[in-house]
Amino acid sequence: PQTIYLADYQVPAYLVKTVDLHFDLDPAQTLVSSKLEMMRNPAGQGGALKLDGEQLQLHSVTLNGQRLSEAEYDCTDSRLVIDSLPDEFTLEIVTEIQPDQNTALEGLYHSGQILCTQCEAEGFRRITYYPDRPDVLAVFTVTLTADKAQWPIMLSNGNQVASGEFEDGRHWVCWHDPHPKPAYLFALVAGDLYCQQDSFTTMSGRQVTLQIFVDPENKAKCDHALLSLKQAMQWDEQAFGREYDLDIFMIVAVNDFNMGAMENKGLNIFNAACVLASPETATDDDFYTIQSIVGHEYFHNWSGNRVTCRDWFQLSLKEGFTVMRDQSFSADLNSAAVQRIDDVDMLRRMQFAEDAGPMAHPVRPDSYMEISNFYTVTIYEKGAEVVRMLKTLAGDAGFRRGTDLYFARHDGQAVTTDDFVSAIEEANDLDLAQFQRWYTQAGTPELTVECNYNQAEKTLTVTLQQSCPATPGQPEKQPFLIPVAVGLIGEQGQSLPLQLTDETQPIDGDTRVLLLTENQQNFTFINLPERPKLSVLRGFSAPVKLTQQRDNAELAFMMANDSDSFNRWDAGQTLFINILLALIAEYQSGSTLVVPELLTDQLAAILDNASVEPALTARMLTLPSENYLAAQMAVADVDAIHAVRSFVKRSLAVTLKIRFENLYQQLHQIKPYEFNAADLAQRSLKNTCLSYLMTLTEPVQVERCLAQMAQANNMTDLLAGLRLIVDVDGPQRQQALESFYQQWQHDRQVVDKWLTVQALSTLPGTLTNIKSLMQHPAFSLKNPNNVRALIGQFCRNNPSQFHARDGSGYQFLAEQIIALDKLNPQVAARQLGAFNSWRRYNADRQKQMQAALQMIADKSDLSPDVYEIVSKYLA
Ligand code: BAL
Ligand code: ZN
Repeated sequence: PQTIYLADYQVPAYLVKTVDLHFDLDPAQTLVSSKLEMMRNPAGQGGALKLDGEQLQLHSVTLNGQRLSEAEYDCTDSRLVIDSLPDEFTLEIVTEIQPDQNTALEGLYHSGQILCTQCEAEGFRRITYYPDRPDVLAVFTVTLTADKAQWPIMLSNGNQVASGEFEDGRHWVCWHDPHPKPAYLFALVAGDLYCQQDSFTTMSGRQVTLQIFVDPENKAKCDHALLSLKQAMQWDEQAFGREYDLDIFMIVAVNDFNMGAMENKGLNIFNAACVLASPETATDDDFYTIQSIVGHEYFHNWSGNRVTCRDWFQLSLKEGFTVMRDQSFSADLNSAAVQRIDDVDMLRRMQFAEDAGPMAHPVRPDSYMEISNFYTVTIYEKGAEVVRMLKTLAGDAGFRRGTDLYFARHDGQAVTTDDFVSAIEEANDLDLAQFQRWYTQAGTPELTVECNYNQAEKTLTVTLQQSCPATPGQPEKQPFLIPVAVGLIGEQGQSLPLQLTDETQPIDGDTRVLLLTENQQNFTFINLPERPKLSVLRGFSAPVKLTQQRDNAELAFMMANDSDSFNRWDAGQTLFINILLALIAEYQSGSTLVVPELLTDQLAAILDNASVEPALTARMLTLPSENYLAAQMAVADVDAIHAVRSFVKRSLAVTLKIRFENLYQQLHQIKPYEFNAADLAQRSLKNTCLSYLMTLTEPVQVERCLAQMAQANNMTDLLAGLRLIVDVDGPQRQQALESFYQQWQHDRQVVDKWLTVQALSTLPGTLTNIKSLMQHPAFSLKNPNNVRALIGQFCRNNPSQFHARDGSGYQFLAEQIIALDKLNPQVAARQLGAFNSWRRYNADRQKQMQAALQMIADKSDLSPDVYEIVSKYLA
């Protein structure tokens, strides 16, 4: 496969004014007729017309009404090239495609009883020959024809403008989208679908029809998504002044989908798992995720659709910004503190690992082989952090001025991340030239903090230092502009004034942002009669790794006293990490392990105050994951991490058993399920207590867990119990799994949870069980959700089993990737991520992982998706 470079970007040679598409739908053989009104781009550099196309059977090409002979065009595996064209012309192309054969799930495909599309990034070229690039925007009119009995519902973008029936039982529907759009936002759906309808009145008083289409068996699972959609529409009006722009907004749920969802104009298509929910079948986390993804896709209507990307190197223009928008939406609707903790936790676990590995790339990459491989946590989550920093630099009102300018200036255009930054810059009279390095330099910057207190002068000098490790292709890094939010805390836990040298008075408030622009800078705070403690990087004001020398006593103090809730949690996590790493070293040297009293005391205090902020308490009680601990070690010792983490959790449970039991009893109330912040927090904390108690392996705790499962009227409590039971060897384990399956075998979303629970079991024999589950009727390698639920979860989130000493986990994953690559390259490539950190393990495991990667690389007919990642991993 070829590498594509940002530096090679050229404006399109031809533009498309209108597209008229006709589909004669049939899963076995669909005929696509496309009529393009085209013109030479006055800004282009001339040359032939090159249309993209893959896996298409070309029937005919007609230019200005004249059918062309094969000699008049050049048609290859990936292109249709036509020379010597007039400045304006009409091009008609007829192609044939086979949705039934499409297991890659790009272009038009058949999922269950539904025909649907996925065109981002480059799926449209599997439908017809077209300039399949985001900077070619056209007005689409789409006519769908199919057998009415089998395909009574036929949808596309925009508004339905006409429909009719034929005498042979077929019918047709015509859709027109007035907003010019790139081909990646095209969608069609056909099927026998149930529709739940609602409406929303926009801020200017327009009535918008809202519809969710699902398989009839899922009709009871639409309410939450519909409510989330209305919340999102209202929030975007208030927070960003963005109003919806069509008369109808549709969402469709499909079972086979590579991504979570897709923001096609007016017709969002969702992975069923990211949109369908009922209390009995979906957990609190599912409800939360659905709200956020429905918001995310809706927000793309402006950040992505009205203003789109010039080229795919700019992907974070829409994704980073839209993630930042969906995170703000969730924070406003739920708990802002918990949202921030969860977002940062995810960023550190996933994105920091990516940034430290062989696929590290900037938020705006310079090159790629396969763009599907760049829908990454760097583009999405780090991109969101970058936009968040822009907001910190511009302030709330300034950021809004900037985004208003961006939307007004670029509406209807395909633009770059530079254009986004320029709008924020110009609306606020800022100089963001140095800030742009966040878009161009990969790697996680490292921030070191030192404090020197001068008793005589009553000053505190804070020294901030930054560096950034080398990443592939970028050996040297220039300093970033890093906003560092800080506060000062006195001995009684009170906030101290924040006054820098040369300032006449302290600033208002307990937090201020220091701007680090050099490799090293000093900031001196004055008028400090007592020695303060520095609370640094409050709210995680920049996506950096922080080094700050703090002993356990200081961390415990900050855990109890920092007025910044994120930093309270973070101090607790650092304390956990310090203690766990110290115990891991002792475990490695064969010493007896003892959990420091200080940790037990801290957790006892947290449990005693649990009622103040129960959701935060649940987070404070959660130990860092095994993978995250592995990332903190020079050589990740899987076995020691697993043993020590389990030991610490169990020791805490032993010492604090009464507190965990009392709190559990207090929180365990049977009442009707509601998705609201208070109930979510209560269930989360209760199930955290149960997870500690279950480490005791006492019959009474197992009884408690089984009783919770038996009484549960919601999936959150039922699944929390099942997850814990499957890690306890005994007859109740199998019984619980069997009865769960019997109860829920009809429900695909729940069956995927059943697969995941087994994939995550830390009992021996998990891999054998996974292999047998792959033969179960509930599993298909063709279904991405099944693959992610079973194979993906095992390989990414069950380190003690995946990294088994005999290398069986690695061998298994390599075999699955090879098999998957034949069916669905995107999903296959995604699974490679489990090998991302392979060089961080001991020599034996490295050798085994390298052999597994080599086994994949040795296959001659790899997809570009898998080839790109495997070759970068092995480089
Ligand atoms: N654009 C792909 C799916 C999403 O990020 O919304
Ligand atoms: Zn998105």
